[in-house]
Amino acid sequence: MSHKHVLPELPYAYNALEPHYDEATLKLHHSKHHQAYVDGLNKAEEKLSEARSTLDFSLIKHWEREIAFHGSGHLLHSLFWSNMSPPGGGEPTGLLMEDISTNFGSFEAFKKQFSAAAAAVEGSGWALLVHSKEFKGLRVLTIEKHQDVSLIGAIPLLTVDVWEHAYYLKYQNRRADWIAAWWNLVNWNDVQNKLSKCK
Ligand code: MN3
Repeated sequence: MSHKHVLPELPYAYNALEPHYDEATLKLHHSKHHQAYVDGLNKAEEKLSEARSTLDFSLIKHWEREIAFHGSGHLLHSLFWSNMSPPGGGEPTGLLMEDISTNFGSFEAFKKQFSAAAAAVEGSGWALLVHSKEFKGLRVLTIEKHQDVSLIGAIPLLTVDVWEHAYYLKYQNRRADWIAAWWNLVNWNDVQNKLSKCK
């Protein structure tokens, strides 16, 4: 038996990220969209457990796809919430700033690359900053949907959701405006903590 995954509580109120992230979108996004990924992940795990007990793996391809989609959706949303905080934004300091400068040339260049990557995601997806032990540093990646990831083994540190459900109520088709607003919410301490765990 595998344990049940649960929706993580937000570390702030639904209205705490206003005006950059509106209460209505945040509430729907967390309580409905993220919950659906948690439910989908639990169902896939349950079906795989059933398959092991009956030794009937005829639907294995379907459930493996489901676990990748919903499981990655759950993990990315959990990261996305913890990456934001009400008095967020600004620039990172200390080791994180040093690492960003080493890997991207400057914070400004990193921010531009990350924003451009997020804006360029085709359809629904994410931009993320990762640490790759194998590449010995930080990289910016994009993900289509939740699971079409472009670098195996990289640890996500910072992510922005650019699915339309993440911004359409307030920003409509203006994805670039959502990305620009999101920078005001970034919790750099959280990113630094996650980077420290990689080292
Ligand atoms: Mn989302």
